[in-house]
Amino acid sequence: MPDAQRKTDPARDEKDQQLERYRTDSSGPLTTETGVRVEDTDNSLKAGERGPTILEDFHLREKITHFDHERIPERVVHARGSGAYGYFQPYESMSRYTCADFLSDPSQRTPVFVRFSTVAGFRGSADTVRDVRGFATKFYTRHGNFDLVGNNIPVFFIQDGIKFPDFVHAVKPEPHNEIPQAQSAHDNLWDFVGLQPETTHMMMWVMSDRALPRSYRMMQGFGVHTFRFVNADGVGTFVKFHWKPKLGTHSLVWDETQKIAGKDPDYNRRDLWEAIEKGDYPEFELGVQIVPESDEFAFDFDLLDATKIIPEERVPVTPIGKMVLNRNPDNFFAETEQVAFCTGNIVPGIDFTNDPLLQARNFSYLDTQLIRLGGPNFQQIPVNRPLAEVSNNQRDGYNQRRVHRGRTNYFPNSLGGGCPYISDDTEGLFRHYQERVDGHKIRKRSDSFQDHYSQATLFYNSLADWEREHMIAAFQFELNKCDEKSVRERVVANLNNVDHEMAVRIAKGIGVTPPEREVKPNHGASSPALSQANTAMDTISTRKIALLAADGVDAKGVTALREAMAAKGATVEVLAPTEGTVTTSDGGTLEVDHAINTMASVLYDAVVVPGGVEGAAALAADGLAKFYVIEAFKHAKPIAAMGAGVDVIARLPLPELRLAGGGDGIVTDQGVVTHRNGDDREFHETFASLLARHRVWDRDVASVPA
Ligand code: HDD
Repeated sequence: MPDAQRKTDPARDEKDQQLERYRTDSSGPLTTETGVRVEDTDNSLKAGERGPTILEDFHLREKITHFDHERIPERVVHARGSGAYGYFQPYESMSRYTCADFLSDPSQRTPVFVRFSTVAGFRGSADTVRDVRGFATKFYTRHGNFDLVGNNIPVFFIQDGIKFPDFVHAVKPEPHNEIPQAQSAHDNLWDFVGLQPETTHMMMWVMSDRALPRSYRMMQGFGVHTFRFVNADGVGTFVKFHWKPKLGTHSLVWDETQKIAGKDPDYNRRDLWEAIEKGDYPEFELGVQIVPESDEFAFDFDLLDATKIIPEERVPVTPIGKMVLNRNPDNFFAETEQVAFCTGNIVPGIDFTNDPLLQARNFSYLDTQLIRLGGPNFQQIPVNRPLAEVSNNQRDGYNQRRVHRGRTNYFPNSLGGGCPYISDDTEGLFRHYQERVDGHKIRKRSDSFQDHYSQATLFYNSLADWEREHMIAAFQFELNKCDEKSVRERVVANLNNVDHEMAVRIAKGIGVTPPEREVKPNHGASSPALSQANTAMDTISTRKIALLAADGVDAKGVTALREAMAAKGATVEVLAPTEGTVTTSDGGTLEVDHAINTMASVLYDAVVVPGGVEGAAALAADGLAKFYVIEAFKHAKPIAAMGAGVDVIARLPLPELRLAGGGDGIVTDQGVVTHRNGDDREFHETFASLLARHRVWDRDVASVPA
C-alpha cells in the first residue's frame, strides 16, 4: 500500500518517539558502512575487464560479508510470527490487588508490542496450519517492561518445563528426514502424546477449531499460568490473564486452512497488517480471574498445574482494560524478528507462582535470546528497550551500544558518586513476594497434578455439536497420518479416559479396534465459556466478501450491497475474469478488484452472485466462478444471490435448496440468501446477520464436492 494511503494513529506514544531515534531512511549517495562513497556497486574490482577479481575490493568484501551474516537463528519454537505496536489502557485502578503502575490509572496508556505466532513451523511456513498460536505482549511500563507471553489456548501440553525439549522434539519435523513441516499429524508427536497422558487436555484444544483461527484479531489469548498480583501492602492474590478479541473468537475449517496454506501462506500475517494499515485497529479486552490466596486449595485441581483452567463459571473473568494495536512495524527484522520476550520480565505488582512450567520458562527465554540475538545486550535493541530508565554496572559484551562514561563499574563505589545506588524510594521498586517455602529437594510430580482427564472431558462436554464433529475429524485425520498402528491404538486407549463414545468414534475412523468398555462415566459437567458457539457474533466489521462479476452485471444491486456492507465495516471485493473493469447491464463500468484466478473463495468470508442476465450467464459458464460458490458452501460460508444470479446457484451441484423464485421475497435456506431484487435493505440485513454468525454450521456439506 502506498505510504500516502497508510492511515496511522496520529498520537505518537513514548515508544514511538523512542524508536524515532533509531529510524533511518535510505537517502543520499550510496556509501560503504564506513561512509565512503562508492562509484559503482554492480561490478567488482578486477584485474582487467575480463580478469580475476582482486582481494583489494573492500566494497565487494564488505557487501558480501554483510549479506553472508544477514540471518540469525530462528526461534526454536514460535519461529513464524507477526507483530504490531499499540497501547494498553486500564478501565479502572486495580490498586486493591496490585501496585502495577500500568494498571493503576484509567487515563494512562501504556505502549505495547504484540507478536502473534505459530509454534511448530519454521520461519517461512504457512500461517494456517493446525497449531497453537502464540500471543506475546510486551508492555513498556513506566516501571520497566512486563512481558505476558501467552497462547491462544488456556492450557499447555506438559506440566513441568523439563519436558519441553521432549515435547518440542516430538512435534517438530522428524529428525531423520525433516518431514513434516508445521504439522502435528505424524507418528512422533502422537507417540509422545500417547505415552504422556498430561498432554490430553491440551491435545483436545489443539484438535478443536481453536487451532485454526480465522485471524489473529479473532482469537483469545491466555497467560496460561496462575500468576500473582501483589498490592502496595505486599498482599498477594492469584490471577489468570485472559485476552478477549472485540471481533469474537472465530475459526477457519480444516479443508479451507490447507488450501489457504497454498493460496496465501501469509494469510494471518497479511490480515493483521492490512487491518492496521486501513485503520481497523485490532482490539482485545484484558480480563483477570482473581483467586484469593486463602482459596489456593479450594479447587479439585492444582492452581500451579498449567494443564488446567479455572472454569469461568466458577471464577468469572473481570475485564480490567483494553489493548488496541494501531501501528505496524517499520521493519520486520529489526522489530518483529528481534523482539525478545522473556517470562522473567515482570514489574512491581506482578509476581510468579511455583508453577514448574513457569519456573523453567523463566530460565529458557533469557537463555534463548543470548544465542538468538548474539549476547547479553539484546535489551538495547530498539524494540526491546524499556521506556523506564536503565542504570546498572553491567558492561561490555557483544553489540554493546552504550558508551558508559566514568571510571566506576561496581557497587558499592565512592569514586563514581555512589551511582547507581539502591534507593529508599519505594515508587517503582520491585520487591519479591515473600512466599514461605519449606520442603525437601525432590524430583517428583505432586499428586495434585495427577488428574489428566476431568478437564479434557469438561472441554469436550462444553463444545457445540459442530465443534465436536470438527474435533473428532481432526483426531481421525491426524491419527490416520500415523503409520504405526500401536501409536494410534495407544492414543485411542488414552482418549477412552475422556469420553468413551468419542474414543469409539475416533477408533472407527482410524482402523483401530474400538475400546470395549468405558473406563469411568463422563462426569457430565460443562463450561459454556469454552465453546466458540458462545462468542461475540454481533459484528461483520473487517469481513471480506467476494462478489463475482462478468460483463452484463447489474450495477445497481452491486452498489447497494457494497454500500450496505461498507456501512457495517465489511469489504466487498469485485472478482472478474480479468483485472480492469467489467461492463454493467446499463452500459456503465464496474472496477474489478482482482482477477478471479488470483484469489479463491477460501480467502473470503462470504460469496455473492449478483444479478444481470448476461453477467449471470457468463458466470454460470465459468468453472472457476462456480467453484467459488460450491467451495464457499462446503466451508459453511454465507452465500447471497440476487436477480439472475439466483439461477447460477440453482444449477450448481449443491444439496437441495429453496431459492427465491419470481414472486418470492427474500428466501434463506441453509445460509444461502436469495432475492430476485437485490436492491433491498432487508436482504442486506439478512446477509449481514448470517455473516456476523461467521458460518452456517447446520448445513449439509458432506456430499458437496470441493
Ligand atoms: Fe514458550 C517462545 C508461549 C512454554 C521456551 N513461547 C514462545 C513464544 C510464545 C510462547 C508466545 C513466542 C514469543 C515471541 O513471539 O517471540 N511457551 C509459551 C506458553 C507456554 C510456553 C504460553 C506455556 C504456558 N516455552 C514454554 C516452556 C519453555 C518455553 C515450558 C521452556 C522450558 N518459548 C520458549 C523459548 C522461546 C519460546 C525457547 C523460543 C523463542 C523465544 O523463546 O524467544 O525460550
